[in-house]
Amino acid sequence: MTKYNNCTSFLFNSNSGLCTPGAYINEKQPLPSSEEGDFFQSFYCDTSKGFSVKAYLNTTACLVVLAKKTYAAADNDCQSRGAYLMSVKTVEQLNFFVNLTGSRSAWIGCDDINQEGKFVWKDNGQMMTNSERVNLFAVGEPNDVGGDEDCVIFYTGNRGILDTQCTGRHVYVCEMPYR
Ligand SMILES: [Ca+2]
Ligand SMILES: [Ca+2]
Repeated sequence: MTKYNNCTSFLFNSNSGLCTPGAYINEKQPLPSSEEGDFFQSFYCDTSKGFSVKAYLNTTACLVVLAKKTYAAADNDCQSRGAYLMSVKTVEQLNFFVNLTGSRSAWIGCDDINQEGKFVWKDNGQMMTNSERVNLFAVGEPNDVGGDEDCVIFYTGNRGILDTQCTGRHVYVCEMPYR
């Protein structure tokens, strides 16, 4: 079977029996006519709430970048939009994230608020793995300075993410769950 990158929709023509891969189509674009086949889309992104579809590597995501808030306020805001703070789990995702946020300091969707040293991802509540920790954190981080660093940002100039006080204000990215 052929793999099509960034294919989030397809047309099936029952006369020819052929599938045609397609990209994401939003509600403002016209759907293909029925003569072309039946249209299927595997990805929905409500662009009326400021979200837009971003593609990176083999992933398509529904995201919005928002202005500085504290971690709790940013977290609440994402939840009120039916989304979560974007969880950045690979170096490739981190590069994409830095592009999105324009290299500003930005919240990453994970924290160790509940249990010191146990970082939990916002997207699925899973604990950060050891390899994620090694790949993502800058050298010497996380260091929980003053016993008061339970939230995580990327900050330009650092080669990796770092733990910091949750009361700081940083830009953030809300991600809509894949559906
Ligand atoms: Ca901590
Ligand atoms: Ca730190």
